[in-house]
Amino acid sequence: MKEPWWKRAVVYQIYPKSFKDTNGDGFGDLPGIIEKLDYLKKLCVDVIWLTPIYKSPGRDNGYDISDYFNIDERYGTFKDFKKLLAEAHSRDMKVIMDIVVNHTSTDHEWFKSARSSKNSPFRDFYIWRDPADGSEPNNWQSKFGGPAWAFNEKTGQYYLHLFDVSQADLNWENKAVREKVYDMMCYWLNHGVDGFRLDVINLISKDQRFPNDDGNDGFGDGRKFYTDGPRIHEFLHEMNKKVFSDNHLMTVGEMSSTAVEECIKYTNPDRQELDMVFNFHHLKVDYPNGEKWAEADFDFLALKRILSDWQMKMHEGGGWNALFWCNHDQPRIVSRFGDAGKYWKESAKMLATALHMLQGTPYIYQGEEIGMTDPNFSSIESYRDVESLNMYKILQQQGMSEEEIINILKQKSRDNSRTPMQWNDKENAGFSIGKPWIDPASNYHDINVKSSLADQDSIFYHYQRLIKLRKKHDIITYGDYQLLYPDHPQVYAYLRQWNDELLLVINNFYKEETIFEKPENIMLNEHHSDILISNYPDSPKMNQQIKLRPYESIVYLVK
Ligand code: TEU
Ligand code: CA
Repeated sequence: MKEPWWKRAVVYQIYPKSFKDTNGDGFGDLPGIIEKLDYLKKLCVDVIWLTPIYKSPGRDNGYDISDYFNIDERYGTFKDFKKLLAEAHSRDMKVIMDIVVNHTSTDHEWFKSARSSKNSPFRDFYIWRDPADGSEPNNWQSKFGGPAWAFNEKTGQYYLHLFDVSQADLNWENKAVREKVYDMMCYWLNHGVDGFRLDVINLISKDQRFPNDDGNDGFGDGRKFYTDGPRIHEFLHEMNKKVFSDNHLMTVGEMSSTAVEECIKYTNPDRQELDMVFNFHHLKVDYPNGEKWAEADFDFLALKRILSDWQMKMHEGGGWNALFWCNHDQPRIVSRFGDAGKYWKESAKMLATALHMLQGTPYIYQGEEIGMTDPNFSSIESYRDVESLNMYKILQQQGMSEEEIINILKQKSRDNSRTPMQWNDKENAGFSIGKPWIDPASNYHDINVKSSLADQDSIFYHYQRLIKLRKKHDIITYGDYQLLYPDHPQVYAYLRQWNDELLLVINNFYKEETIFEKPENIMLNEHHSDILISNYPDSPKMNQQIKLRPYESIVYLVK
């Protein structure tokens, strides 16, 4: 079988609302993306993933879809969309769409009909249950805080919403729902899109008993009854057969709270489900005891352990990872695991290298390639995200002080990654001539695309180099993986091996200097080694002992 193209590809994620505004309404748009395609081409990415641009009331920035077949007018017209596809394709770049089918907006016609009467033909498109003892049918919690059920007066029943109350969960047990979803996906394929990112796709199959959660998994929010649920593999296989039959596509599933054993099943090609998956375990290493809404340092040893576990097990099981540090739901990586101050450039490059030398398909989130940071918003007025605003209220009710809540939001809010793309040092970072829907980070005078392109030593060019290396060296795509020194408190180092080659990747994750000892199995007198990439101009040649400077990162290719 011919190897699928996406194994060597690098994907760039665009959050259109914050990318580039061309008509001054403060809201990024499709013409803005078209304007920046040459910039993305210069970075050398192969695929663009657009987060949802469908018609939506925008309570969750488009993850609450009210019409799957049309573009929201704030983003532009259908014609703009077709033009974007054509312009991307003419530059040899592919475009994948975000498919949100765990839920629809409560403004969707299906839901409006469903809530109006128990006899609606769309009633069974959603999940309705009678009250239990006059309140919620069970104790499941919404991912954005509060109960996962909302009461509908008119029909006397509750509907399920795992996310916001305006995001009603679809009933995947209903065959008609599945057929509608598959038809909708085919519609976008017929318009020329190259694949899909599937939002929270491992949550679509719910345990039909809808039991109370006794909490013995440590969460107690119901997730164990719908995460990688009873019929999930059956549904994805069905989708694959009905929609993905053409293997030029690429599909990536977003997997909430999943397990590696399930992800092998999702992505092993023999099972015909998906091509690759995002999992989030490596981004929970700063959630003390699983709690996101707390300030915490990250657990470095856990980070290494988790990344390594997924590398080894997915490789062994014939699965495929989507590699990422950032997306529109996560804080900026340089603020999170790096140093947004003195070693900003070194640490951003180190983090890029540490990820891009792993096995899988790397994703770059807009702004990551220029080292954008968290904005440090210090007043609740600056925040926009529905989750942050909900949590603000909930933490207030729990009696937490304003200062403490803001400190948590500064570290954890999803708005950290949603501030406008920093194009230049002009007003509003060159994002918009109007008032942006969310403030830009105040450091755009220093951190922006224009200055990155002018500096040959910038983070941008480091990403560009990493992408080019992936195209040139098979070992990055195919090599197996071995973690070195799992207990080293500062260094994340690993070996990749492929045929007669070795790749040694060494990353100092801290500002303190440290020593790295060359592992036994690399005999220098028999081999020749080159530095493939590093983040200091004068990184040392391979030696018995390598002294690492702050955030120093070196990749050796040994032949
Ligand atoms: O996110 C799903 C998800 O589980 C998270 O990453 C979520 O942001 C986190 O649990 C909050 O703490 C996806 C989308 O990426 C996100 O933007 C949407 O809000 C969500 O699904 C609902 O569609
Ligand atoms: Ca606009």
